[in-house]
Amino acid sequence: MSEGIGARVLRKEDKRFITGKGRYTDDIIEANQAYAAFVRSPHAHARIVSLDTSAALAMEGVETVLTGPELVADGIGNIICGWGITSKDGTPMNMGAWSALATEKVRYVGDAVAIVVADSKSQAKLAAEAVVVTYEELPVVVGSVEALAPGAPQLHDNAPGNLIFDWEIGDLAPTDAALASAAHVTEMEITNNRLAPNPMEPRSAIATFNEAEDHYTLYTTSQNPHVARLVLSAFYNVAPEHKLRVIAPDVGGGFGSKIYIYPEEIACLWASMKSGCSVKWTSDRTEAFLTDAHGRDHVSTAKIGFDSDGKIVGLKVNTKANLGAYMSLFSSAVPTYLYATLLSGQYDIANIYCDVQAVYTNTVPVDAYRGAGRPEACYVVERIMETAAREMGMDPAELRSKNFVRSFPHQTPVIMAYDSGDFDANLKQAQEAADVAGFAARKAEAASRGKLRGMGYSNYIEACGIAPSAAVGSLGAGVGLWESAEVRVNPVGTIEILTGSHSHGQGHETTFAQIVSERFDLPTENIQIVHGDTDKVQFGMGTYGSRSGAVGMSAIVKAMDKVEAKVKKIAAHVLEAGEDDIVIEGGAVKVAGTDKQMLWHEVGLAAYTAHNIPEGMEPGLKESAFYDPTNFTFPAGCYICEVEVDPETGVTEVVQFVASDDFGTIINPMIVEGQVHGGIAQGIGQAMLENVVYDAAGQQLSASYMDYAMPRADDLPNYSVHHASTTCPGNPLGMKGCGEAGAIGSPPAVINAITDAIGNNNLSMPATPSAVWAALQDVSQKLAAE
Ligand code: MCN
Repeated sequence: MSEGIGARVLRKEDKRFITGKGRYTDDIIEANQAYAAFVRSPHAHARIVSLDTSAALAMEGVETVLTGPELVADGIGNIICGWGITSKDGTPMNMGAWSALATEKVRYVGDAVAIVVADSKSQAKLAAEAVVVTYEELPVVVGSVEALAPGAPQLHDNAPGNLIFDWEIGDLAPTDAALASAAHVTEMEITNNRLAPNPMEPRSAIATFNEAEDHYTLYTTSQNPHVARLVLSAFYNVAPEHKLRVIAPDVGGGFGSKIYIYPEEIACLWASMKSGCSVKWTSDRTEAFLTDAHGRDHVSTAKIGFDSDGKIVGLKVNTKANLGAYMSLFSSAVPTYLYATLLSGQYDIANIYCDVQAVYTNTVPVDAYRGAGRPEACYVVERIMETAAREMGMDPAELRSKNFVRSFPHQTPVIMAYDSGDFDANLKQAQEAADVAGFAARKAEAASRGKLRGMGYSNYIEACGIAPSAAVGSLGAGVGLWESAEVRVNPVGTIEILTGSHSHGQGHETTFAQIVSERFDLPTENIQIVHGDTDKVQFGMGTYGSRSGAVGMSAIVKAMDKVEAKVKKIAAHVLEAGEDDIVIEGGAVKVAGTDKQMLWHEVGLAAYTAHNIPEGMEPGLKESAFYDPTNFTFPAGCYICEVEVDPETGVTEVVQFVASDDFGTIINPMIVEGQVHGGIAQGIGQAMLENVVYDAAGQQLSASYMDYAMPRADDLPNYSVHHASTTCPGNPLGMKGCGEAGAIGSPPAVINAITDAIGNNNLSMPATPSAVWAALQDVSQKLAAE
């Protein structure tokens, strides 16, 4: 079938998206619709002295105003972090309490203290301003290094020194010994800047309590509605699981920021029960900057040692991870198991040791953002490899290649067992596409125009298809991360696929249909993907960690295996042939080598009319499956960036960006290329433009698009995207995830290119014109002094 695996099928969902017919949470209006606004702390750290809601409650159109103490009195539970981390001394992590509405203290600007429900959005906002809160301001700390310093302001009583955990991985003594004996050691301080996620659709929720049926419905901008339902019922005590329906309709991007259950969802559900209204809240853009979980924010020191032949002998890293004011759902996993387990990069390194201090600060909670831990790991490894090559006077590609892992499976010293890959193939393909041989001439030509031209590599690897329940369970995850699917063949032969994965921009309605089209040789228009509704789909773990292809689709394959077996039994019975002789092709189920056949829909009809199926067979044609892989998938690749810097101004242009990726089997090359383009745009954004900036008082100075520089089309080059794939042995389709690769691999390539151009390694992200100009001045001063 031309629409099967490998076909560039246009996205089925785009018709409604690009004609403005998408149905997002804020588009939905319930009967008895009321609107919520939150009263938020203007201080980064303060004690709540008093809170007076009487003036707000007296205002016209106000249904209710509810506060933290009332929420606690109603037994609503604290927000939890679902991944336990044990410190190196064996103690569990120090988790401070996070109430959906603050009770005694506020710990970041934007912390919610009350919810106001009124008949219109503007009335709710006006009434929120009428809530009088008296605060006693407390000292503030925003940086992780400062928060760990003696005498720093304390956020949570049960986290002395603001330390959430002090975790380690790898072996310290052999790593120290290897570094001590190394012929060359490179040492660097590496900062990974804090980012705001910025999905196009801001977060939104509508909660409806139906008193007559004692039932709750929550529409929400979630990447994992079933997990939301589970957590809301099991931990927050908002509604019993069987009486709560969670629907994530069209969701306009998430990039990780919509995995978690936020205070607003809890408060809206509770406020609906209290007020009898359907309660809707939609974040505005400033609220999004102030309250959506941020990403990254690592400060690291790294040391890498080489023998005299350029082979790596050891890598040692210390990282301070800023987790903000509270721990959100996956926050503890991001700087630990999603980060340090990838520090081996594409290289065969015998000794690795990393320790991570996770820290509370008076900032927005930090959790997964596209790549989640893996961009941070890739940045450390690829920045230090490039710097080491320069220090040793070696070609950076040659140094990398000398250390590549070449035999699989490969066990790293930091847990991961890489299953497949061909790093030489990606390097070679990228070098050819980037015309590395012609770089010297291009550099000379740029110099003739007064420009500095530089080239930078990044050879990334990531672990995605986040799943293996046994693995993640033993590493502290509260739940297994399998996926489920149901394949329903209707009596007329059309097919519905119910999946626990959730699409919020990744094109699942198309790619998931393609694998069904491939298997049953049917057009994708006859195949419907159903997702995002806990009343329709049995259960699911949702979408993050580029897992929907490798895990979600694998569950569909398992369910299709069962459907195919039944289809063959029915056809063999009707056509009086052996099951082994039955083939499915061209919209029919045939006896191979004969003209005997049933049309596909005739098999569907036979299954449901039931008088024509084998004796003892259950009627119907629908099967479900759960899939739990035994390993992650390991996408990898080589990115090469070329930049031109104007030395007068520091203004830098990315003039070429080449990607060679290994995503295993590719279902839809067009969608995969789109994913890579989007990821690289975010990576270039991080490297050159984006930065969340706090002042010393904990106020965000970058909470609008006037100050937070999102990448725009004219900041980005035309990408040159290629694939050199190896098959993933760990899932039936041989796929590796592609959704995060671009954001993981690109930042070090950009910074390596700029530092190459300016001749100064000491440059942090974002490489704004002023930062690049300042780094150039350092070089000139050094030269003048010599
Ligand atoms: N695919 C394919 N062949 C492969 C791998 C994937 O055709 N070898 C297809 C898949 O079928 C799917 C898409 O590519 O249609 C992405 O698949 P996958 O890599 O499995 O990632 P997920 O679908 O699980 O998406 C999650 C991933 C993550 S973790 C973030 S963050 C992210 C991303 O995807 N957020 C996104 N891409 C995004 N794209 C958009 N538009 N919006 C987001 O919020």
